[in-house]
Amino acid sequence: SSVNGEFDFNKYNRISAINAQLDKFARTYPDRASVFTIGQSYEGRVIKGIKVGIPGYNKPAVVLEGTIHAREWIVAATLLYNIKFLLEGYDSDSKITEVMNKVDFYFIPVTNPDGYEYTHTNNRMWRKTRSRTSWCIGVDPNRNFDDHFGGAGTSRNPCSDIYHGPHAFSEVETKAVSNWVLAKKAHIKAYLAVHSYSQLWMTPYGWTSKLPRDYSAQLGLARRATQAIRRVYGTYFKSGSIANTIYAASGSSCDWAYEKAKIKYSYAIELRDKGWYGFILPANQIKPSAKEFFAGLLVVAEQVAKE
Ligand code: ING
Ligand code: ZN
Repeated sequence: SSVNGEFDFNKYNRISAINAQLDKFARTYPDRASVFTIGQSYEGRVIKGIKVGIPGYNKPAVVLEGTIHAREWIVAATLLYNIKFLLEGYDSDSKITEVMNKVDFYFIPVTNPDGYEYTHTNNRMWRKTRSRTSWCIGVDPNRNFDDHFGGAGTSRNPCSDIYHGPHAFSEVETKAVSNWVLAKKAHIKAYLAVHSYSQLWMTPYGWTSKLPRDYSAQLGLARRATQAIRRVYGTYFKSGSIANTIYAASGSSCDWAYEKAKIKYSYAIELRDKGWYGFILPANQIKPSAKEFFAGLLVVAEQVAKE
């Protein structure tokens, strides 16, 4: 935000400004946006989302889970811009209008608000939640989902950045995501778990290098999305399964959304860059990151519209 109270999309914003902007979107575009709450964080912050869609029956939906890892600031900034692109594009851009007439989008820009605030006030490199489970604080929420919990690529050490937690869904944030997704799963046709950094568009699985039965459809759509991304500024995103592309990781939301919520097009995406700046991506890359990601998001939305 700035002196006149306007939200600055080209800056990294605090949670209060992000939540206020979600409310403002809904006030400005009541015919195409509404805010929702999936629950509260460990420290009592609301976990807020925004539904972008035109009222109608049984529309397929795309869910965007953002900033489950606190330090990945480019994710929240990219998603806020993508909400703006959709809302402003309806009735002014024919392609966006057509997609929004067929598909609902549910954005959760900051799934881990306690960690996100902590990266602004105390430790810029914090990744986990802020729950007190032992002498060390926090659980890796992307190892805390109930699918192959505690398997490869996780740690039972509470001080580790990949600590899986005392049990699956020990974190109120992951439990809130799970309850909310399961209540809506009949409509959800794509689940995008958005992270940074590495420029990857990944399919399940993280728990094993075996490939899921829907892999060829998942990889085909991932390739079309990453080609669309590349056409914007030439940014290369690699695609493949999580375990075969980045590393083994069990108990992730991506594996859970595919295996337990039965969402065919479940992906884990790593935004810019490839490590030059890493998590500390300069704010002048927010808009380009948002524009290229939007091209990929439209490809996914067009696919679910026709299935
Ligand atoms: N990377 C992800 C992590 O949680 C990932 C990679 C995504 C693994 C989705 C499994 C599922 O380690 C970052 N940067 O957080
Ligand atoms: Zn992450």
